[in-house]
Amino acid sequence: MARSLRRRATAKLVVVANRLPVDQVTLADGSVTWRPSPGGVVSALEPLMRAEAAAWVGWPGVSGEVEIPEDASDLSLVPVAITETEHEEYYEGFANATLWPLYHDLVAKPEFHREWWDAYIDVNQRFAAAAASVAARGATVWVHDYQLQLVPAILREMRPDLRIGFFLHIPFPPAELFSQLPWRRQILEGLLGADLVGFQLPGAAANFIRLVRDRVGHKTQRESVFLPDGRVVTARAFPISIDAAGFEELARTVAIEERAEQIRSDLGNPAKVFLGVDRLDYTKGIYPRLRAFSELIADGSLSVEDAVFVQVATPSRERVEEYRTMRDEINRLVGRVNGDLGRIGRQAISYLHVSLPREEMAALYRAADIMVVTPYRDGMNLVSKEYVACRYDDLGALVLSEFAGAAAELRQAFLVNPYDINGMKAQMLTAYEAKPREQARRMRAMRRTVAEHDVTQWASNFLDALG
Ligand code: ADQ
Repeated sequence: MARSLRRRATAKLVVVANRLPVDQVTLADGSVTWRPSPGGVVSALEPLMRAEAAAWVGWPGVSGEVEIPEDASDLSLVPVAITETEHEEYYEGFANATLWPLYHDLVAKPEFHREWWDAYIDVNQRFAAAAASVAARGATVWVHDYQLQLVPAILREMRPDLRIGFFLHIPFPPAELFSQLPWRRQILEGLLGADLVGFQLPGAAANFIRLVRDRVGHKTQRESVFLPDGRVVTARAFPISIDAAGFEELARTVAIEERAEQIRSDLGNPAKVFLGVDRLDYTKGIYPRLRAFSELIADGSLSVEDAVFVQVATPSRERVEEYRTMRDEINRLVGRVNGDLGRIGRQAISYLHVSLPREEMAALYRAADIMVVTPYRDGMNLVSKEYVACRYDDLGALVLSEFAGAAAELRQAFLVNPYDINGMKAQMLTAYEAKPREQARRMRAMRRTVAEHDVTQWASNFLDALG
């Protein structure tokens, strides 16, 4: 199926995302192979994509032209080639040093460079052309995320017959911040090429509608934009979720339960385990949470016998300067805390730079009494939902930033403002001291929410609305 779809426009459903759901891996003998890289969106769309003639358009993760063997994935993959320079300018530059900080409340200062913008246009055109070449007449195309905001309009120009949806996984900023962008109007017009523009939260959809009215001048009403050519674009929230049942099933296995026990024993069986799991990103608030925890130890509210903090952080975007600076700051903090407060065989913070398989993530979620998720700003944050899904015994506590999209749904978490270190310390201590009954009251409510709204429902809600 894969080959024929690549050559002819027969896909009835086309997913367009920056990354293809495969990774190139080098084996011990030096040979190169490809492996599926599973993620929530992939697992939600896989059944659909198998049932229909479907294709996934994206960058394979390595520069230049590549051939992806058909057996690398069950899905039909359409690779988009990106050069080394484009990767620097379009991806590391415009996507991750301009848009990412701008869309996350200016947690870091966005950089505006005209050559990055030019590369963003070029690469978006290439993605649109690839989608146009595989989409059947009248097909549905679902474009994902901030790297590809121009694709909807370019694609509509090429193929007016298509039904086009766009989903933004990260926050969409208020007009006051978005308006800094020198190319604000082009981005808005790019998105308006879609029939349906999806956001994580209703507030983001409202920000978009207001900007379209004020900056582009189209008539709007609630979640609708009325274009001069008669087309109506809908902007609405579709909060993303996880494969909740799958996580719970995994967490319930004996092997995971044993691994969780092992983790606790490796940590020296402290009374309580705090856990943080994130991509190493400055939006995730790793520094302030470790600082709050270390102050609780330093001022005697907790002792290293009572509590240990496990922080797993997968390095990401390491070629972007802000990421390197943040990594150094956290390294220094962890070194200082463990040097000052640890004992032999007892580190206050156990800090790991690794990417873990799903099984190990589930075991960590099972091992953790208190999950600490404190982003300065986050579109949704799936880690918080994964933790809840794994707590089938209704025990455990979630400390969650008000500024994570997930806070809108997980109201029974111990909510915190990550800018307020004292407030965070107080909530972390309350979570630490929460009795099983109190934990269960909160956890049960959150588990109901996550079970009722899983990622499959998210995908079908979006596609149904797209029609
Ligand atoms: P991310 O910023 O990557 O996603 P998040 O929602 O937390 O953030 O998703 C991270 C995913 O990666 C989770 O499924 C988690 O299990 C996994 N992960 C994190 N650390 C890991 C590690 N060390 N090893 C293995 N896996 C790890 C963006 C937006 C979010 C939005 C998602 C989905 O920034 O706000 O929720 O997209 O739309």
